[in-house]
Amino acid sequence: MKGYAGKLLRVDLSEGKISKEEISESMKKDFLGGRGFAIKLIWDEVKKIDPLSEQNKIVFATGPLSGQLLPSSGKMVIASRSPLTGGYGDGNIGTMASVHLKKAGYDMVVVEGRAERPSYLLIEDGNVKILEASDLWGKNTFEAQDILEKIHGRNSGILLIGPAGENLIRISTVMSQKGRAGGRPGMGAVMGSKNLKAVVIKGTGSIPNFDDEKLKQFGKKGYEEIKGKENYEFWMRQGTMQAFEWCNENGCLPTYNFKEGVFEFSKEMDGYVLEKLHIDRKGCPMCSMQCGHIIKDASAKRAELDYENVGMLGPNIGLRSLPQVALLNRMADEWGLDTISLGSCIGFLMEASERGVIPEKIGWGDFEAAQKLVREIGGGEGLGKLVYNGVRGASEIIGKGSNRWAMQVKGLEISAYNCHGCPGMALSFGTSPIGASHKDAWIIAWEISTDRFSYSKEKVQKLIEFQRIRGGFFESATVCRLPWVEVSFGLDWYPKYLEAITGNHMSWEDLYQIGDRIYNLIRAYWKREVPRFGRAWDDPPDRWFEEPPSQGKMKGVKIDRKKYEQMLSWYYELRGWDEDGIPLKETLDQLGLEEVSRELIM
Ligand code: PTT
Ligand code: SF4
Repeated sequence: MKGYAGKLLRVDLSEGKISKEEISESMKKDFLGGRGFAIKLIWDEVKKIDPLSEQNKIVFATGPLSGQLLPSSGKMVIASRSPLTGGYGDGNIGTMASVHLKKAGYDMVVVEGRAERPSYLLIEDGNVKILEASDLWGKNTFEAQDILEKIHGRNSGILLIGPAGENLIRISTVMSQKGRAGGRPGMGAVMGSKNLKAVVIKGTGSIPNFDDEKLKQFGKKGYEEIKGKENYEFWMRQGTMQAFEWCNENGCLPTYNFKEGVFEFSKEMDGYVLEKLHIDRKGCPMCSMQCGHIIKDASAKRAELDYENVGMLGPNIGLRSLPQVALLNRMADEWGLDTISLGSCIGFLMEASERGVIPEKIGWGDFEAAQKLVREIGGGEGLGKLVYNGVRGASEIIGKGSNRWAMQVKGLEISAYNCHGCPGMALSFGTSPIGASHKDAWIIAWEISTDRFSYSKEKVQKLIEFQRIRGGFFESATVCRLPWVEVSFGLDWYPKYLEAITGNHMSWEDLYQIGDRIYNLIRAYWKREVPRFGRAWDDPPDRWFEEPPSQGKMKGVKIDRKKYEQMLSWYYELRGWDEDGIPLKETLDQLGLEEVSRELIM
């Protein structure tokens, strides 16, 4: 099939061995790319191992749309067995590395083993080297990015970790270009465990597409359509921060460790405040609607802000100043810590202090204390030793019922949406295949604009449709979903792009089928690797069922547990899974996953 570089690059750091393999036609047809390629490889090759051992593998995978001349295509998936959750984990990063990788002649890179010394990987077309990185070890991601750009050129694609990843902090992520982050479920720690500081990619070739002329024409029309969209102008002013005011109005802003859904100081830090503080814009390659808003942080340094980061490092920890939030955000970027999990860990510790279950005194909104906590978490010191493994790990250490307000599912911290009054979004967090991420089904906007408090089967069906499009298609294609989500860019463009690139006609039905195959394989992977895995893993935290907010639109509202369980049962039924959430043999067989069903039953 056209549109792929056609090769997998495999690097064994223990042996210092580098090899190239063909990617089969059936892999492309059945799994498309990105997340699809990653889970297939991880299912086949990563079995019953410690995620931080040299037996684990980390995958950097593009899809047929990545890096192409079409809107917001500069994305790539980073995946591995997660040290934070124990199951499959991945993240989606916008980076020049995505564009360079395909031009260098590879669709994906798999890194296995462990280097003896700190190292980095240099990929220059067919020339691949493992290089010494002792001088880079210990450097933050901004410093290391500068050094690597000086050596290899500003335009190189660079993926790297900060000290948090080196210290094997399970909430560490992979960074690129001083502000792009990907791999929430501890992908930074997996790189750290391999002594791999960075991957630097420079590609000079071209991608062998089916019809370049048509792609150019369609790509141009796509960019034009985006610029003409009604919401484009407002999006360019506020980006993802347009969600802040909306969440507060609707009682779903994460506030005081998700106790509340409204923040009394929200007007001091919403999208309109961001507009006033905005000094610059940043984003991913190939994008015409760049969402990274730069402001001056509390120390006058440049820092990038997104809604999730502001929600989790602002109201969730009681902080009310955008420049202060920006400073914490920048620290997280430098350390290579995931901002969502970081905000959740800090909020959890502040609540633990308030309840007196830890002796330390840390007040809500204490900026100095929050900075100290970022350093301690990144360094694995002090209170960082308690939360280095996320809030699930911390609640297991503390006990005293703290699991009820440890805001996570499957071990991954919940992103910035309080769901006391959003049962559909709670189910989305519950059933997300990597743990509580919003990436697979952001059903909350649809839910609030339709029948918010219903627990209907229609809502469950809608959730699956979102998962098929977002978690299935966008994660495997692999391109940014924000043109569709935020400015209503037409979904009908994507089969056209795929056809011009690959030469194959694929309908949305075909793409849904690929998405279902990917979801079932991820679910099977959880079951194979985590033997007790089952229904309980899809449970949102008790707080949403037991402790309603005391203020705002959602005052007194909580999720009805019985009705949530009914929705979950419908979800399993619609997916073809049993009552414990395990894929049925006939479901796997129908998707061509017969070997998987045999292995699961054995
Ligand atoms: C994503 C998660 C998000 S989702 C945000 S803000 W968001 C946080 N950003 C972080 C950050 O910044 N620094 C940091 N140290 N940690 C961070 N953790 C958080 O990571 C991101 C954008 C955004 S901004 C979103 S919604 C969309 N996500 C996409 C996705 O998942 N898939 C896809 N096909 N397209 C997407 N487009 C948008 O990309 P994870 P990025 Mg990200 C500073 O990584 O692990 O998936 O978690 O990649 O290049 O930064 O773009 O309001
Ligand atoms: Fe990257 Fe934002 Fe553009 Fe998406 S919209 S490609 S996340 S800059």
